[in-house]
Amino acid sequence: MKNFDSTLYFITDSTGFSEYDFLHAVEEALKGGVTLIQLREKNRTTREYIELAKKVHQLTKKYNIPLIIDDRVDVAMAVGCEGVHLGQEDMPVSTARKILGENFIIGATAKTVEQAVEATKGGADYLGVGAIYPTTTKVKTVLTPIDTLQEICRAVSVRVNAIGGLNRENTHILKGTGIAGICVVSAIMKSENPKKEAETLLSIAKELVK
Ligand code: TZP
Ligand code: MG
Repeated sequence: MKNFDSTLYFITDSTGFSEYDFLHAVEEALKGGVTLIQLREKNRTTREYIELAKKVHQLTKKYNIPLIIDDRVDVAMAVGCEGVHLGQEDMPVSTARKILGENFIIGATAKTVEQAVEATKGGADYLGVGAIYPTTTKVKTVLTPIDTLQEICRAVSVRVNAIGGLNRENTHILKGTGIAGICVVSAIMKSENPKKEAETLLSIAKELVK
């Protein structure tokens, strides 16, 4: 298994932030102990995505945390960051693996056991499974039952992270499912104190994955 830790996987959303405030929130989350970061930008040009990713990468390198780029293999390569996250409408994992080589972290979204198995056969290093709860973050998704999450955890040997509507109050249902960690967007992004929120979520997530 590749050397990264998905216990508290923070996925960013810069919507409504100035660049300064966004980068500040990201750095606070890093100080609070998030173990993995994904830059998730849906409304930027390729050039803007690369520029922002370079700035975020400067921060993640300072804290020695891998940076994953959502959707875009080309942006991840241009920035020289550590990974990419691919959904069912993005480049197939097996194709990305051929392009990016063995050392790159490739994550995939899976909502069914079939998708999970296909992604791991293609060379995915981790899976994001959800949405567990309804989410306020802009995303095309449906809810994934806890039973399916558990089946996916049993079916694959890579790390599985739960995602969707997770916050400090509602992750108890994930205990015992076999997840390697949780993914959060708004719990940290919309927090008044991203550092403290990350600290709290990290201690919760550590208990969940024991
Ligand atoms: N995929 C499934 S749910 C989701 C994504 C990207 C958004 C999760 O955001 P939040 O704010 O943690 O519910
Ligand atoms: Mg995608």
